[in-house]
Amino acid sequence: MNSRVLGMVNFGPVFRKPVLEEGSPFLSLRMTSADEKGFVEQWTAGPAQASVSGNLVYAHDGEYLFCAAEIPASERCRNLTRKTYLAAFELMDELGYPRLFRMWNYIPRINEDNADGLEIYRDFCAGRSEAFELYGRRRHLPMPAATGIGAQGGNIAFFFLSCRSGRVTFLENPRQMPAYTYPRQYGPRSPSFARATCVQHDALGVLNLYISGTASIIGHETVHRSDLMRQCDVTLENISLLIGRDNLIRHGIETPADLTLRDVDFIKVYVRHAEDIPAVRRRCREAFAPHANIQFLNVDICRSDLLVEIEGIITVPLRADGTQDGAGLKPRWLVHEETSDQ
Ligand code: 3EB
Repeated sequence: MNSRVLGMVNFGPVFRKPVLEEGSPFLSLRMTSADEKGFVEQWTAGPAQASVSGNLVYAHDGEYLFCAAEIPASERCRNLTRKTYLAAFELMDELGYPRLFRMWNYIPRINEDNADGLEIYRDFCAGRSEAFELYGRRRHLPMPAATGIGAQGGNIAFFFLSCRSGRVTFLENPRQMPAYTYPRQYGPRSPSFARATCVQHDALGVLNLYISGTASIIGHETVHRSDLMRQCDVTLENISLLIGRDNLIRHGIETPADLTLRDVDFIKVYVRHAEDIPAVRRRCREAFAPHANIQFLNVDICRSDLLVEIEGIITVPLRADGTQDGAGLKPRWLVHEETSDQ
Protein backbone atom coordinates (compact mmCIF):
# COMPACT_ATOMS: atom_id res chain seq x y z
CA MET A 1 0.00 0.00 0.00
CA ASN A 2 1.22 3.48 -0.84
CA SER A 3 0.75 6.36 1.56
CA ARG A 4 2.25 9.82 1.74
CA VAL A 5 3.03 9.25 5.40
CA LEU A 6 6.63 8.15 5.90
CA GLY A 7 6.25 7.83 9.63
CA MET A 8 4.36 9.00 12.70
CA VAL A 9 5.66 9.42 16.21
CA ASN A 10 3.29 10.00 19.10
CA PHE A 11 4.68 12.01 22.02
CA GLY A 12 2.03 11.00 24.53
CA PRO A 13 1.37 9.05 27.72
CA VAL A 14 1.81 5.46 26.44
CA PHE A 15 4.77 3.57 24.98
CA ARG A 16 4.09 1.22 22.12
CA LYS A 17 6.84 -0.35 20.03
CA PRO A 18 6.88 0.60 16.34
CA VAL A 19 4.21 -1.04 14.18
CA LEU A 20 2.63 -0.44 10.80
CA GLU A 21 -0.63 1.38 11.41
CA GLU A 22 -2.86 1.93 8.40
CA GLY A 23 0.17 1.09 6.30
CA SER A 24 2.60 3.57 7.88
CA PRO A 25 5.29 3.25 10.56
CA PHE A 26 3.96 4.38 13.92
CA LEU A 27 5.89 4.68 17.18
CA SER A 28 4.33 5.83 20.42
CA LEU A 29 6.68 7.24 23.05
CA ARG A 30 5.83 7.80 26.69
CA MET A 31 6.75 11.47 26.97
CA THR A 32 3.84 12.98 28.91
CA SER A 33 1.90 12.20 32.07
CA ALA A 34 -1.35 10.23 31.82
CA ASP A 35 -3.58 13.33 31.72
CA GLU A 36 -1.72 15.04 28.85
CA LYS A 37 -2.33 13.89 25.30
CA GLY A 38 0.82 15.42 23.83
CA PHE A 39 1.25 15.59 20.06
CA VAL A 40 1.91 13.51 16.97
CA GLU A 41 4.87 14.21 14.69
CA GLN A 42 4.09 13.21 11.14
CA TRP A 43 6.68 12.94 8.38
CA THR A 44 5.10 13.06 4.92
CA ALA A 45 6.76 12.73 1.53
CA GLY A 46 6.09 11.20 -1.86
CA PRO A 47 4.07 7.97 -2.16
CA ALA A 48 5.87 5.62 0.20
CA GLN A 49 6.30 1.89 0.56
CA ALA A 50 6.26 0.59 4.11
CA SER A 51 7.51 -2.64 5.61
CA VAL A 52 8.78 -4.42 8.72
CA SER A 53 12.11 -6.20 9.09
CA GLY A 54 12.85 -7.74 12.51
CA ASN A 55 12.27 -4.92 14.98
CA LEU A 56 12.71 -2.22 12.33
CA VAL A 57 9.57 -0.61 10.91
CA TYR A 58 10.18 1.66 7.95
CA ALA A 59 8.87 3.45 4.87
CA HIS A 60 10.62 5.06 1.92
CA ASP A 61 9.59 7.17 -1.07
CA GLY A 62 12.58 7.04 -3.42
CA GLU A 63 14.42 9.90 -1.71
CA TYR A 64 13.78 9.56 2.02
CA LEU A 65 13.77 6.63 4.42
CA PHE A 66 12.06 6.83 7.81
CA CYS A 67 12.79 3.96 10.17
CA ALA A 68 11.74 3.34 13.78
CA ALA A 69 12.95 0.62 16.13
CA GLU A 70 12.57 -0.60 19.67
CA ILE A 71 15.55 -1.85 21.61
CA PRO A 72 14.03 -4.58 23.78
CA ALA A 73 14.54 -4.30 27.54
CA SER A 74 17.55 -6.01 29.09
CA GLU A 75 19.85 -5.69 32.11
CA ARG A 76 22.46 -4.10 29.88
CA CYS A 77 21.47 -2.36 26.65
CA ARG A 78 24.87 -2.21 24.95
CA ASN A 79 24.63 -5.38 22.87
CA LEU A 80 21.06 -4.92 21.68
CA THR A 81 21.75 -1.26 20.93
CA ARG A 82 24.72 -2.23 18.77
CA LYS A 83 22.75 -4.98 17.08
CA THR A 84 19.70 -2.84 16.37
CA TYR A 85 21.80 0.06 15.10
CA LEU A 86 23.76 -2.29 12.82
CA ALA A 87 20.50 -3.71 11.44
CA ALA A 88 19.34 -0.14 10.75
CA PHE A 89 22.60 0.72 8.95
CA GLU A 90 22.28 -2.41 6.84
CA LEU A 91 18.70 -1.53 5.94
CA MET A 92 19.76 1.97 4.83
CA ASP A 93 22.39 0.51 2.53
CA GLU A 94 20.22 -2.30 1.17
CA LEU A 95 17.37 0.05 0.29
CA GLY A 96 19.75 2.70 -1.06
CA TYR A 97 19.28 5.53 1.45
CA PRO A 98 22.83 5.72 2.81
CA ARG A 99 22.86 9.37 3.90
CA LEU A 100 21.80 9.26 7.51
CA PHE A 101 21.04 12.83 8.58
CA ARG A 102 18.88 12.86 11.75
CA MET A 103 18.26 10.42 14.60
CA TRP A 104 16.23 10.58 17.79
CA ASN A 105 16.86 8.22 20.70
CA TYR A 106 14.43 7.98 23.63
CA ILE A 107 15.84 6.25 26.68
CA PRO A 108 13.76 5.54 29.80
CA ARG A 109 15.66 5.60 33.15
CA ILE A 110 18.46 7.34 31.24
CA ASN A 111 20.33 8.48 34.38
CA GLU A 112 19.83 5.26 36.35
CA ASP A 113 22.42 2.52 36.60
CA ASN A 114 22.22 -0.79 34.76
CA ALA A 115 22.99 -4.18 36.33
CA ASP A 116 26.74 -3.37 36.27
CA GLY A 117 26.40 0.04 37.90
CA LEU A 118 26.95 1.81 34.56
CA GLU A 119 24.56 4.65 33.79
CA ILE A 120 22.02 3.50 31.18
CA TYR A 121 22.86 6.44 28.87
CA ARG A 122 26.56 5.51 28.96
CA ASP A 123 25.72 1.87 28.31
CA PHE A 124 23.57 2.96 25.34
CA CYS A 125 26.36 5.23 24.04
CA ALA A 126 28.79 2.30 24.17
CA GLY A 127 26.61 0.09 21.96
CA ARG A 128 25.82 2.92 19.57
CA SER A 129 29.47 3.89 19.23
CA GLU A 130 30.47 0.27 18.56
CA ALA A 131 27.86 0.10 15.79
CA PHE A 132 29.26 3.23 14.11
CA GLU A 133 32.79 1.88 14.47
CA LEU A 134 31.97 -1.59 13.13
CA TYR A 135 29.97 -0.23 10.25
CA GLY A 136 32.65 2.33 9.49
CA ARG A 137 34.97 -0.53 8.56
CA ARG A 138 32.65 -1.39 5.71
CA ARG A 139 31.57 2.06 4.66
CA HIS A 140 32.27 5.57 5.89
CA LEU A 141 29.27 6.68 7.95
CA PRO A 142 29.50 10.17 9.42
CA MET A 143 27.73 10.94 12.68
CA PRO A 144 24.27 12.43 12.06
CA ALA A 145 22.52 15.15 14.01
CA ALA A 146 20.77 13.46 16.92
CA THR A 147 18.86 13.68 20.14
CA GLY A 148 19.52 11.28 23.01
CA ILE A 149 17.09 11.98 25.81
CA GLY A 150 14.99 10.43 28.56
CA ALA A 151 11.45 9.09 28.40
CA GLN A 152 8.85 8.58 31.11
CA GLY A 153 8.56 4.83 30.48
CA GLY A 154 8.57 2.02 27.95
CA ASN A 155 11.65 0.62 26.24
CA ILE A 156 14.50 2.38 24.47
CA ALA A 157 13.37 3.36 21.00
CA PHE A 158 14.83 5.36 18.15
CA PHE A 159 13.78 6.69 14.80
CA PHE A 160 15.85 8.19 12.02
CA LEU A 161 15.75 9.79 8.60
CA SER A 162 18.17 9.12 5.77
CA CYS A 163 18.17 10.12 2.13
CA ARG A 164 19.35 8.89 -1.25
CA SER A 165 20.68 11.88 -3.18
CA GLY A 166 20.47 14.99 -1.04
CA ARG A 167 23.72 16.79 -0.24
CA VAL A 168 24.35 16.41 3.46
CA THR A 169 26.76 18.45 5.55
CA PHE A 170 27.41 17.69 9.20
CA LEU A 171 28.01 20.66 11.44
CA GLU A 172 29.91 21.12 14.67
CA ASN A 173 29.67 23.99 17.13
CA PRO A 174 32.75 26.24 17.44
CA ARG A 175 32.53 26.41 21.22
CA GLN A 176 31.61 22.79 21.86
CA MET A 177 33.90 19.82 21.57
CA PRO A 178 32.53 17.31 19.03
CA ALA A 179 30.51 14.89 21.16
CA TYR A 180 32.23 11.88 19.57
CA THR A 181 35.53 13.16 21.03
CA TYR A 182 34.27 13.79 24.59
CA PRO A 183 36.81 12.50 27.14
CA ARG A 184 36.40 9.19 29.00
CA GLN A 185 34.98 10.84 32.14
CA TYR A 186 31.53 10.78 30.44
CA GLY A 187 31.53 7.05 29.84
CA PRO A 188 33.44 4.20 28.22
CA ARG A 189 32.53 5.43 24.71
CA SER A 190 31.56 8.89 23.49
CA PRO A 191 28.12 9.84 22.22
CA SER A 192 27.86 9.47 18.42
CA PHE A 193 26.35 12.59 16.92
CA ALA A 194 27.04 15.88 15.13
CA ARG A 195 25.57 19.21 16.29
CA ALA A 196 23.41 19.64 13.17
CA THR A 197 22.93 18.38 9.63
CA CYS A 198 22.26 20.51 6.56
CA VAL A 199 20.36 18.74 3.78
CA GLN A 200 20.15 20.28 0.30
CA HIS A 201 18.45 19.15 -2.87
CA ASP A 202 19.67 21.52 -5.57
CA ALA A 203 16.48 21.42 -7.63
CA LEU A 204 14.32 22.34 -4.65
CA GLY A 205 15.45 25.89 -3.88
CA VAL A 206 15.55 25.30 -0.11
CA LEU A 207 17.88 23.81 2.44
CA ASN A 208 16.98 22.24 5.74
CA LEU A 209 19.02 22.45 8.88
CA TYR A 210 18.28 19.80 11.49
CA ILE A 211 19.57 20.98 14.87
CA SER A 212 20.54 18.28 17.38
CA GLY A 213 19.51 18.31 20.99
CA THR A 214 21.51 21.23 22.40
CA ALA A 215 22.32 21.89 26.04
CA SER A 216 24.36 24.05 28.41
CA ILE A 217 27.71 22.57 27.45
CA ILE A 218 30.85 24.54 26.60
CA GLY A 219 33.87 22.56 25.47
CA HIS A 220 32.83 19.25 26.99
CA GLU A 221 31.68 20.64 30.33
CA THR A 222 28.23 21.35 31.68
CA VAL A 223 28.08 25.00 32.73
CA HIS A 224 25.70 26.54 35.32
CA ARG A 225 24.90 23.22 37.00
CA SER A 226 21.98 24.35 39.09
CA ASP A 227 20.96 27.57 37.37
CA LEU A 228 18.00 26.96 35.08
CA MET A 229 17.90 30.38 33.41
CA ARG A 230 21.64 30.43 32.73
CA GLN A 231 21.40 26.93 31.26
CA CYS A 232 18.61 28.19 28.97
CA ASP A 233 20.76 31.14 27.92
CA VAL A 234 23.85 29.03 27.15
CA THR A 235 21.71 26.53 25.24
CA LEU A 236 20.13 29.30 23.14
CA GLU A 237 23.57 30.86 22.55
CA ASN A 238 24.90 27.48 21.45
CA ILE A 239 22.12 27.21 18.87
CA SER A 240 22.72 30.81 17.71
CA LEU A 241 26.43 30.14 17.22
CA LEU A 242 25.75 26.85 15.47
CA ILE A 243 23.40 28.41 12.91
CA GLY A 244 25.20 31.77 12.70
CA ARG A 245 26.83 33.02 9.54
CA ASP A 246 30.44 32.32 10.55
CA ASN A 247 29.74 28.72 11.45
CA LEU A 248 27.77 28.03 8.29
CA ILE A 249 30.54 29.53 6.14
CA ARG A 250 33.09 27.43 8.05
CA HIS A 251 31.08 24.40 6.92
CA GLY A 252 30.76 25.59 3.31
CA ILE A 253 27.07 26.53 3.58
CA GLU A 254 25.79 29.76 2.08
CA THR A 255 22.38 31.21 2.83
CA PRO A 256 20.91 34.44 1.38
CA ALA A 257 20.26 35.86 4.86
CA ASP A 258 21.75 35.24 8.30
CA LEU A 259 19.93 32.65 10.40
CA THR A 260 18.84 33.37 13.95
CA LEU A 261 16.72 31.73 16.63
CA ARG A 262 13.73 33.40 14.95
CA ASP A 263 14.13 30.99 12.03
CA VAL A 264 13.93 27.81 14.08
CA ASP A 265 10.73 25.76 13.95
CA PHE A 266 9.51 22.39 15.28
CA ILE A 267 11.27 23.10 18.53
CA LYS A 268 11.26 20.42 21.18
CA VAL A 269 12.26 21.65 24.60
CA TYR A 270 13.08 18.89 27.06
CA VAL A 271 12.87 19.98 30.71
CA ARG A 272 14.07 17.80 33.60
CA HIS A 273 11.82 19.23 36.33
CA ALA A 274 8.12 19.75 35.54
CA GLU A 275 8.01 22.81 37.80
CA ASP A 276 10.64 24.50 35.59
CA ILE A 277 8.46 24.38 32.48
CA PRO A 278 6.67 27.74 32.95
CA ALA A 279 9.96 29.66 33.27
CA VAL A 280 11.55 27.80 30.35
CA ARG A 281 8.44 28.45 28.29
CA ARG A 282 8.64 32.18 28.96
CA ARG A 283 12.33 32.27 27.98
CA CYS A 284 11.69 30.28 24.79
CA ARG A 285 8.71 32.41 23.83
CA GLU A 286 11.00 35.48 23.91
CA ALA A 287 13.79 33.82 21.99
CA PHE A 288 11.91 32.04 19.21
CA ALA A 289 9.46 33.45 16.65
CA PRO A 290 5.83 33.80 17.79
CA HIS A 291 4.61 31.48 15.02
CA ALA A 292 7.16 28.73 15.73
CA ASN A 293 5.83 25.33 16.75
CA ILE A 294 7.20 24.56 20.22
CA GLN A 295 6.52 21.65 22.54
CA PHE A 296 7.77 21.19 26.08
CA LEU A 297 8.42 17.66 27.35
CA ASN A 298 9.20 16.75 30.95
CA VAL A 299 11.89 14.07 30.77
CA ASP A 300 15.37 13.41 32.13
CA ILE A 301 18.37 14.59 30.14
CA CYS A 302 21.46 12.54 29.37
CA ARG A 303 23.71 14.22 31.94
CA SER A 304 22.25 14.43 35.42
CA ASP A 305 23.45 18.05 35.76
CA LEU A 306 21.58 19.24 32.65
CA LEU A 307 18.17 20.83 33.28
CA VAL A 308 17.12 21.66 29.73
CA GLU A 309 17.82 20.60 26.14
CA ILE A 310 16.49 22.12 22.89
CA GLU A 311 16.29 20.88 19.27
CA GLY A 312 14.69 22.28 16.11
CA ILE A 313 14.58 22.56 12.33
CA ILE A 314 15.20 25.49 9.98
CA THR A 315 13.99 25.64 6.38
CA VAL A 316 15.84 28.25 4.33
CA PRO A 317 14.65 29.48 0.89
CA LEU A 318 17.71 29.79 -1.36
CA ARG A 319 16.50 31.63 -4.46
CA ALA A 320 16.55 35.39 -4.75
CA ASP A 321 13.02 35.38 -6.12
CA GLY A 322 11.80 33.31 -3.19
CA THR A 323 10.47 30.48 -5.36
CA GLN A 324 10.85 26.89 -4.24
CA ASP A 325 9.78 23.55 -5.64
CA GLY A 326 9.17 21.90 -2.30
CA ALA A 327 10.04 22.41 1.33
CA GLY A 328 12.45 19.53 1.78
CA LEU A 329 11.58 17.13 4.55
CA LYS A 330 9.98 18.67 7.58
CA PRO A 331 7.35 17.33 9.93
CA ARG A 332 3.79 18.27 10.67
CA TRP A 333 2.65 18.38 14.24
CA LEU A 334 -0.85 17.38 15.20
CA VAL A 335 -1.32 18.95 18.60
CA HIS A 336 -4.20 18.02 20.88
CA GLU A 337 -5.89 21.26 21.86
CA GLU A 338 -5.70 20.68 25.62
CA THR A 339 -1.94 20.54 25.65
CA SER A 340 -1.07 23.20 23.06
CA ASP A 341 0.81 26.06 24.65
CA GLN A 342 -0.73 25.94 28.12
C1 3EB B 1 25.38 17.03 24.63
O1 3EB B 1 25.59 18.01 23.94
C2 3EB B 1 24.03 16.93 25.26
O2 3EB B 1 23.42 11.10 22.80
O3 3EB B 1 22.40 11.41 20.89
C3 3EB B 1 22.56 16.00 22.79
C4 3EB B 1 22.17 15.49 21.55
C5 3EB B 1 23.02 15.14 23.77
C6 3EB B 1 22.28 14.12 21.29
C7 3EB B 1 22.87 11.83 21.97
C8 3EB B 1 23.11 13.78 23.50
C9 3EB B 1 22.74 13.27 22.27
O4 3EB B 1 26.25 16.16 24.85
C10 3EB B 1 23.40 15.63 25.12
